[in-house]
Amino acid sequence: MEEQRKQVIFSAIQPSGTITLGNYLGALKNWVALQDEYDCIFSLADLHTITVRQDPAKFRKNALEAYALLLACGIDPQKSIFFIQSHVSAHAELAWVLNCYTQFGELSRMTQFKDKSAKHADNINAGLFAYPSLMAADILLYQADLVPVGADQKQHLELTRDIAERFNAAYSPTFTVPDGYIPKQGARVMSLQDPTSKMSKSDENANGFIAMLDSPDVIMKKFKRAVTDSDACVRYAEGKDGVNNLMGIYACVTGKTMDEIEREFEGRGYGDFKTAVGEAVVDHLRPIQERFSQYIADKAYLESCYRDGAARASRIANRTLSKVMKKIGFLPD
Ligand code: ATP
Ligand code: LTN
Repeated sequence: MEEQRKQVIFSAIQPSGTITLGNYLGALKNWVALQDEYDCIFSLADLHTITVRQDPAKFRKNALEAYALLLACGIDPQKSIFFIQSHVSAHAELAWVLNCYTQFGELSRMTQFKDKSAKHADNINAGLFAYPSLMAADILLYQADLVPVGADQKQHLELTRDIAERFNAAYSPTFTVPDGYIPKQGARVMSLQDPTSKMSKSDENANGFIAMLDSPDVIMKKFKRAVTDSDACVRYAEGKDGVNNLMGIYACVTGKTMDEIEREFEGRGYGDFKTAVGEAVVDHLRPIQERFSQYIADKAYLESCYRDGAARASRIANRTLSKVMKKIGFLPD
């Protein structure tokens, strides 16, 4: 029997700071689960990260730690290709080309651009604006069928599809038009301090996020301080953003349903509930933190992994890039 080609998955995360529980539940946990069924390609999107000013020493440290943390979460370099974006030059090259197939109006409508330019009003650079065409290049280089991301990236994916369709229509079928793959549970983990905005690793208030490497003490403290409401009832309902968020996190790490959680905490106050959520998260993160300490101590292994990943990724990416250059009409070198 002829073996069927596995579908290709591509996704990436920025090493823009310490990776949070939101990144993990919204994205990373799914990546790990998809590795057996799909041909997976995962990347650290470090070119995206410099759209916001970075301190060089911190940036280097964040990137290496993020690489080690993803391995610790279960990204398996034997099963998947796992590389660092800036090590594969095709990303920057295709991004330039796609910039010329992306409209100013389209980029202006991106909510992430609007949010980030409000947050970094002193540095609204062209890279921040063109961020989505680099992201489109990431995905299209690998002819990805599916892109697992949190709900906040939906708009960027739709733009990627539009760019791919536009290019295919202008020349001939070149890019696979990708679909999003957004989890039902955990797609949008909210800040513990402001449950109306997403948990973000670049949040200035560290109490708003749980970092994957936070110690058990810190995790318990952050959950205890989490914003809830005055209703004092563990119930999933409209208007109860803080409690809904905590219930979502608890459901993700324990596998319990919302009904089960409501029953578990019937007649009990938020204090008990927050302690239970904190403990469940600590337990869930413990083995990941232990593996992280082992990986980060072995720099030679990390280097060999990301070099091998970049070599494998480059072969695929360069194939797509040459096709694109040829179709546009660049003289071959
Ligand atoms: P930054 O704060 O620097 O913009 P970020 O925390 O939003 O970063 P990214 O690197 O941009 O993280 O995103 C990595 C992945 O994590 C993406 O798939 C994104 O959808 C997902 N993600 C980010 N924040 C959350 C969240 N709060 N809930 C669920 N998924 C999330
Ligand atoms: N913009 C993404 C990170 C990212 C990405 C990608 C995700 C960069 N390139 C390609 C999926 C596919 C984010 O999650 N903020």
